[in-house]
Amino acid sequence: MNTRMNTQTEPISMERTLIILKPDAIQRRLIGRLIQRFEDKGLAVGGIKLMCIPRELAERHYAPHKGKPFYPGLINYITSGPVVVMVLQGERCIEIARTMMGKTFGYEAAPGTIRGDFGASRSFNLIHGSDAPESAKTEIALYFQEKELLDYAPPDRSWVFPANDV
Ligand code: IDP
Ligand code: MG
Repeated sequence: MNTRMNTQTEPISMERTLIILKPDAIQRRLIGRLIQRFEDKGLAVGGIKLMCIPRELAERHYAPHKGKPFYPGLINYITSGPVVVMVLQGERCIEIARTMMGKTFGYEAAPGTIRGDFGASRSFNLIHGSDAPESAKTEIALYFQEKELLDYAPPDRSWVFPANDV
């Protein structure tokens, strides 16, 4: 592996989160604009793929919601077309991404957030992001093998994530 990857010389123990750009985001051709927001913030893409989520994988991912009234619609929605699944990495990226996504329902999400700027419904809310370190770990493992994830240090990293950030 290229030494610019810094994987041997500079181990990075940054947080990781699973992000899914849902079928409405892909059909509305928002992939570039949504990823751009995270890159602008300083988060890095550690793994990425375009895929259709098989129903059984969707059911595993959304198992915590099984039994809720919106669950059948949620499974239909997330399996209704291609999605972009990615891992974002950077310190506090779980919290940062959730804040950037906005509240669940587009009509409640604050302007400036992804759902606030692009969403207007309860279900079609463009994006999924892990909500805690444990769910991030579980969800990343559902979609990625460890070898598909790359750990690297963007050269401006210490300017985005200072060492002693107290
Ligand atoms: P989150 O995506 O903001 O974490 P959750 O409550 O975990 O929200 O719900 C998972 C997904 O299920 C939401 O993103 C949304 O697509 C869908 N969903 C949640 N609540 C409702 C609802 O009341 N009606 C329709 N869809 C819902
Ligand atoms: Mg959730």
